Amino acid sequence: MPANYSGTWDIVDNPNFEGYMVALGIDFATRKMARMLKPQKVFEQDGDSFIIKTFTTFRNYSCSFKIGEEFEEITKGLDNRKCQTTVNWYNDKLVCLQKGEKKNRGWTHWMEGDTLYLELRCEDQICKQTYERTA
Ligand code: ECB
Repeated sequence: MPANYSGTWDIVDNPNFEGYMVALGIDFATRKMARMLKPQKVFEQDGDSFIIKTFTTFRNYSCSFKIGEEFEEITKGLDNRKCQTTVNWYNDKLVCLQKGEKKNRGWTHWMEGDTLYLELRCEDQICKQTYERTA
């Protein structure tokens, strides 16, 4: 049985989101706005099938995938790039690789109790977000 991430999670910490956005080439005005946001994640998971929704007051983002199946991801409303994306289990961690124009791009999720972690990587930048379960 894989880990079950289903639920609603609110951000409590977001160090170096700025560096991650700079690495993605996000302009100053958008970064200034985005830095203020408090994203909420809603995971809908059925075994190896996932929908991860990220909600903010400014923009929303949704990503659907099956473990181990590469898909074309368009990061619409984020940096608007095209990636060849694959998510795999590594024990109970979700490890995502986003192949495309940006080197070393991807993310990893893991849980410890009612705390959810997300490490966002792009080039030499890492943003390690922390979320707490609210539902
Ligand atoms: C939709 C939330 C943030 C909206 C910020 C708007 C503009 C900033 C533009 C680009 C910043 C780059 C990324 C935003 C960071 C997080 C959004 C989703 C990151 C992601 O890939 O989440 C994964 C893992 O949970 C699932 O899609």
